[in-house]
Parts: sequence; structure tokens; C-alpha cells
Amino acid sequence: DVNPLVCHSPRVTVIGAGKVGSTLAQRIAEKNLADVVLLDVVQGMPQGLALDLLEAKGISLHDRRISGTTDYADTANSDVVVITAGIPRKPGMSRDDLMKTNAKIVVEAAKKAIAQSPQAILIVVTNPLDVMTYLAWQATDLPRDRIMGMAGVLDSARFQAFIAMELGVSVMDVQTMVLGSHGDLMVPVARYATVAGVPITELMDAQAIDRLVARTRNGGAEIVELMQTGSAYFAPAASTCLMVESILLNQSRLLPVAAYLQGEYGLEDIFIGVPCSLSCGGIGKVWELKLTDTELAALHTSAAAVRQNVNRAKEMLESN
Ligand code: TXD
Repeated sequence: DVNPLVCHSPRVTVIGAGKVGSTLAQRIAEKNLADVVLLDVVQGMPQGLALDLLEAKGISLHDRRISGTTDYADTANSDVVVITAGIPRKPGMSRDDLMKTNAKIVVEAAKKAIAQSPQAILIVVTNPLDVMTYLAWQATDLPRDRIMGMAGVLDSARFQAFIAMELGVSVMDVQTMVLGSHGDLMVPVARYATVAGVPITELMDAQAIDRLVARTRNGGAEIVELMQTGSAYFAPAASTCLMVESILLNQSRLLPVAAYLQGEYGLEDIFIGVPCSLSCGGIGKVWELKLTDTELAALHTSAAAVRQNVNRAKEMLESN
């Protein structure tokens, strides 16, 4: 007789075995966090990637099971499901151009995955992020603590990297908090950015801060312009892995994630980036920070754009 508590390995399903999905699978396995199921629509591709990752196990020294599939039945009983399926941005494309194609993909993926793993915590990564997370929530009817979108961790990591480079300090001493939607209207809160506890407003002038804030807002596009054939995936996968880790290890890390709001920050019925603690139940708490009038107005402007796009996406889905 096996003890189910001892013998249960956590299981993470990653839907979409593309750049972000496959890099995420590698990180989760190599950090020994969970067994990973990679699912994609392209027959053979997730199986091939899983085999490739499996063949590296002896060198990267972990024992996690990694499998690839095109069949949702193989994802059953996952603890966490991450949706990265979709098409990424091409040069000149806005995140919203992706909306129609990705809306259909995400709704289908969310429904099929949660049907197999009704207890799972769902993390959406596909763009446009805040809109896709809302649609996935509607499609699954998950309680709000078990569904969220990844964007704020990535945007904060970018802001963190730019501050460290600007000041010539270790990135490990820099802490940042980027709120709002994942897009041009995101809200990097400079007041809450610190270097070893010192607010950056004490360490650089307003012009420099504005420049870094602008680069953070443009962070995704900067990489798309350079790469031409795809979008960023190392930092996005690392950011998603951090959320998965905080959940699976029950760490309660305070991270900005796209969460369903019910009145917090004066917003409701919307998914948008706010600070949350992530633990084994998903979102343990949505933290309501004190924002200045300007910061709150920026958050509301970004929420208004998300709301408009959610409505457009719903119309697109209803029209065919
Ligand atoms: O901060 C963030 N949230 C993001 C979001 C950061 C980086 C990337 N972001 C978005 O993630 C990006 O705009 C895309 O919408 C997704 C995935 O980006 P990635 O760079 O990984 O794209 P790829 O390499 O094209 O991979 C997408 C995979 C590909 O293998 C497809 O075959 C697969 O998705 N796909 C599907 N899988 C399962 N089911 C369906 N229906 C499906 N359709 C496509």
C-alpha cells in the first residue's frame, strides 16, 4: 500500500510547447519542482521535446518525469496548468492583433485542461494577457484564487534589470513592482522600486526614472524588434516558473499577478496586475497598496483598455 501523501509527485501541465512552454518545462524539471506534461497541437513536437529533456536528466541531475502529448487525457490530475498556447507577436504587431486567434485557442485549452484537472491552479501566459486570463476564467468558472495571469513578474523583472544596469549594482539588491495591464499602459510604480531598501527616487533623477519606465513599458517590443521572428521567452519562462514555484512550495511570495478584482483599487470584474501572495491554494491574498492619485489613475486607465478589449474579444468569440 502506498502512502498517497508520500507518493504524490506534483504535476504541472504546460499547454503550448513553443518557446515559452518548452523553456518553462525545462526550468520546472531542472529545479526539481514537479513532473511536467507538455501538450501541443503539433503531433510529435511535444513528444520530441519531452524526449530531448528526458535525455538531459542524467546531466542536469533530476528525476522528474517529463512527457509530451497532444491528448488532454494525459494531463489528468495536474496541480498546476499553464497555458502558453497561441501565436506570438511578429514585428509591428500589437498584442491586441493576436486577440482573435489566441482567444479561441485559450478558451478551448482552459476548458479541456480543467475538465481533466478540476482542482488545478491555472496560470495564463498567452497574450493579450489580461484579456486571455479573463476569457479562461469565464470558460472554466474557476474560483478567483485558482486562476491568474503572468505578466507583472516579467515586467517587474525587466524594470529590475534596467535599474541594476543603470546604477551598476547587483540585480539581486533591486526590488520592483509593476502593476496594471501587460502592455503600453502598464504601471511601473517607481516609488516602490528600491535598491537594498533605498527607494530609487533617492538614487537617480526623475529623467532617468522616466527613461527606465519607458524602456520597461516597451520591453517586449524591444526584443521583438531585435529578434524579428518571435518574442521573448527566457525571462517570460523564468517569471512563470517563479509563480509555479511559489505555489508548489507554498512560499506565499508577494508577486504582481493578473488577478480577478472584486472592488480592490476601485475595480471589479476584471483581471489586472496587482500584488498577490501565491501559495498552495493559489492566490492567498490580493494586497491593496496605497497608491497616489496619479498611480491610481494610471491603473484605472490601463483597466479601461483591458475592459474594452475583453468586450471586443467576447464579441469576436460570439460572432463565430
Ligand atoms: O508576459 C507574458 N504574459 C508573455 C506572453 C511573455 C512572453 C510571451 N507571451 C505570449 O505567450 C506570446 O505572445 C504568445 O501568445 C504565447 C506563447 O509565446 P511563445 O513564444 O512560446 O510562442 P510559440 O513558440 O509560437 O509557441 C506557441 C505554441 C506553439 O508550439 C503552437 O503549436 C502551440 O502554442 N499551439 C497550441 N497548443 C495547444 N493547443 C492549441 N490549440 C494550440 N495552438 C497553438
